[in-house]
Amino acid sequence: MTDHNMLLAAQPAPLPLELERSALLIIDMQRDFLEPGGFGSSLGNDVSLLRNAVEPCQRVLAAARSAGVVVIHTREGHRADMADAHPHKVMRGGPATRIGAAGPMGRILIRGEPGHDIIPELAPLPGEVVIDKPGKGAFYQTDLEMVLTTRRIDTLLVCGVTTEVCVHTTVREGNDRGYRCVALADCCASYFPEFHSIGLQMICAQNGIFGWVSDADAVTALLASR
Ligand code: C5J
Repeated sequence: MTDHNMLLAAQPAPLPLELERSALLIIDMQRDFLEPGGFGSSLGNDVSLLRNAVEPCQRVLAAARSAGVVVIHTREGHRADMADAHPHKVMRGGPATRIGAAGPMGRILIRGEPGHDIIPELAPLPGEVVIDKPGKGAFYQTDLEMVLTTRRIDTLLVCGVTTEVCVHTTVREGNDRGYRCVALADCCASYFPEFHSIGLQMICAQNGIFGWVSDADAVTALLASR
């Protein structure tokens, strides 16, 4: 089977995939969002709800690595001096829970702090691209578009957290830039299960207004058939 004939099961319709032009984009699977004591829990969320996405992400990551698919990780966070943090992003909630405040995993959402790290289960390998982003979208104020252009990538298989925030923003940004974005449903998660579900529906409704929705089984089966 040539890559041109590979068809990914997806909503609203199956999607032909060229693996050489596809990248796995894993959004913000950081301790700050998935572990107690980070940004997510400082906002009052039950971070255990995000754990559902870890095992499906691990399977897709392993399959992508075996198939030689480009893997890109992102991390949301700010410079230690917070010169890249809009005051209106920072000044929300009480002082103890704000971006930059000291927490059990270091300063919240600050680069270089333990909470900013990607969880060990999904740690990047040497050679995989890691994009540090100051916003919710992975294209905003980053070199992601240049990384994709130099690799001739036109399709993004998108995993990560949270579905309706950074995954959704990135899918919307990618769609507007001409990328075919496929959210992998079980590889994404939210603190709000209803937002997860509706967020995925919003992506593939209206003939795929923002993109496609598939899942870990469909991607791993396709990659194994290569
Ligand atoms: C949030 C993210 N939820 N990675 N960030 O603030 O979705």
